[in-house]
Amino acid sequence: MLMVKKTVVPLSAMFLVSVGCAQQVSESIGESMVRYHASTEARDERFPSMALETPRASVGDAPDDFPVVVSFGRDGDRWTASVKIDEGTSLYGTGQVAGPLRRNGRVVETWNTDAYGYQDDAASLYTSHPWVLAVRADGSAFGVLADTTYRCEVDLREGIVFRAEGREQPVIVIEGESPQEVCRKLGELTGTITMPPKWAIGYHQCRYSYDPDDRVREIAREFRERKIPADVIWMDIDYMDGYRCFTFDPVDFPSPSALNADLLDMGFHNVWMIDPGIKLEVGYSVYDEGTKLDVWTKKGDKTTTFEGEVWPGVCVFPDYTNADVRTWWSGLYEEFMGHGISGVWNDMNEPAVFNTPTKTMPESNWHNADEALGGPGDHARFHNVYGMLMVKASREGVMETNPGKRPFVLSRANFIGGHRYAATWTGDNSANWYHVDVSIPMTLNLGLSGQPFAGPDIGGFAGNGDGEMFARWMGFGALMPFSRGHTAKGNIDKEPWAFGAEVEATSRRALERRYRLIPYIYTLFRESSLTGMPIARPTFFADPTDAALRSEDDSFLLGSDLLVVAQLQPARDRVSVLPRAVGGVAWRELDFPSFDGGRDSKDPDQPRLYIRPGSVIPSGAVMQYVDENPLDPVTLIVHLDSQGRASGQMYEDAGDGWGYLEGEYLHSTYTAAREGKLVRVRLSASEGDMPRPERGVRVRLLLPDGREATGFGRDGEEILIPTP
Ligand code: NBV
Repeated sequence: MLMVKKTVVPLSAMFLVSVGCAQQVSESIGESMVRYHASTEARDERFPSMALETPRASVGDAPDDFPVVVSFGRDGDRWTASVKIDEGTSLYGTGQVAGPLRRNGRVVETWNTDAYGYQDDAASLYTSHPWVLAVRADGSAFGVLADTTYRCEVDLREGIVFRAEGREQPVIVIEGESPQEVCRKLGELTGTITMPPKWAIGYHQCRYSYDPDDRVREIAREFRERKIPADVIWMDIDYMDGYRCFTFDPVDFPSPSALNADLLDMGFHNVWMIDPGIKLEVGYSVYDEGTKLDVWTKKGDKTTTFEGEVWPGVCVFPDYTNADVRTWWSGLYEEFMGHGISGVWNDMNEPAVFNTPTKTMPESNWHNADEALGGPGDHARFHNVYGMLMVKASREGVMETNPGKRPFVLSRANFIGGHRYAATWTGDNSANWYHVDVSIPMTLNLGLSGQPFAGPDIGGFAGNGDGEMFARWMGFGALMPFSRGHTAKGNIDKEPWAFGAEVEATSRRALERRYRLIPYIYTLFRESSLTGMPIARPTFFADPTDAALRSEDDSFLLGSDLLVVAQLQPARDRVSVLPRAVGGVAWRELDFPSFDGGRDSKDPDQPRLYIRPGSVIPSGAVMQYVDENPLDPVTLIVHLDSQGRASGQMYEDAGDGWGYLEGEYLHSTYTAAREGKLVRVRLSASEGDMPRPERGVRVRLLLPDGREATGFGRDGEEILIPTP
């Protein structure tokens, strides 16, 4: 039994007219988390949440002084939920949305859509996150989740208004002292990512499509010969035999195992695409088996299989809302993964269908959904979670085949909470400056909506662009959580060397930065997996009380200590606002040696980097792929605060496998403190059972006068650095 307090809240006129005197219900579901229901009936008849990791029972009455009130109402056929905001409140989140970081004044609609070449006015993209993060003028924050899978308009023109189809579902509000706290609480509710295999945080090279297999080998060799760091090469749909999923073209990809083995020899992992559309063809084993087991999504009559056209021609679509279907789908990965496949890419899973007016399934299609998902229902209810349920099943299949390895799955469509199953990217962007510009805010808003493992197609998917644009894109794209170059069929080549020597040099510098920073970035993935904190964070996280940072679209924080400031206009004429000095100490510009003997900051296509006062950033030498060599020495970059102190963390583990869950990791806290003319750097805390490697530590101490002092020592021992 839920323990529920009935609370009468001010009802809008609209609510009174259409719902009469139904009483809203508000219940506490955790510390500073309240769930609102339009009425007791709405509460009792709600569908199970697809967003939450585990169902949340009421833990008592909502506190009387809870600061955020939700008002339910109606607008025609849709139910509405509104929250008023105070002046000075900035709105973020709403998932994968084109346009600026700050969402005030914007309207979007959750409806997973194949949005090739989308523009600023796109109402719906590939993933759905009916979630808004609100940051008040004083830096405190709250988040609002409309816990519905149905099509839902998120209108931020006047306060926060959700207008959703289907019957009334709960609205959950999280209150927090800061936006960071709200992100962590969202992580508590919707779950967090698991640690990806370390190779997945290296650079990925993709194209639609590298074909045949020797072209894939050639790309891998080029990376190594040119000394451009990279970890993964991707196989897009043309590797398949006539676009039949789980098959390989016998001529162009006769031996995927041999290809994957050759890639591995060169230090590359691989990712292969699987779509949901299964070719309707008697004799094709996946179709035959699926038909025998009756796994396909049905039309509105609940019995006839729905057919729609995608790449292979007429296709049928697994009904992932059903546990037996998901089990069957998972099972298909066993043989597939057996070819030495490292990771899986699920595309077109909105699902995209070519020959329907809506470019997806009709909303009247029928899903034989599990009782745990609320039982059977129409596509209108399950559309936004179709992709999420697909990747849930894909991920399980990958894990069943390789139980000792961490899965990597990328999904185009998803729903809030779906970060538990797959990473994502910003879909089919275009090679133009608008898309250069929105890559950062889109990735940030995904992170603020619970999906930290995201990034754009570097270089642009649709169209060619040019070297100037590519260089700029690579400069900051190399520092996004998911860093992948990709482009469409028919376009010019877009590998880092495709635009000539200068752009190649810029790309190498950018990727060398990423690889030097892998110890830091990997630590951020660990933090995110534990807490739900985004990896790339908006600049205002440095100081949520600073109104000047609220609309910073051209910069982002990697973690809390490193600010990345990009130039996203050809003319490089936009000025970014930096966080204020802390206690008189400014964020300090940081760069690295360039492969050609200079400093990488001399390259105008690299974003500027700034380090937070009081931080220690762990870094390492350039590697051609993660873990090419042991991390030795660790380089600690130290920027003291006004008290002459700094600290930072470094997380390490085996890079794959699950040992870290049993304590096989090393989490080191390094601190630095000024003592007169000396700065003492030491390991101040160490967690985990992994033995500390015998290795050197090099300290780059950033001095107030702009110079650097260097110290050397052994890891675990104190290092004393004299300063002028
Ligand atoms: O599989 C081909 C492409 C893929 O490269 C892209 O990343 C996806 O977003 N896919 C869409 C289908 C064709 C798009 C024109």
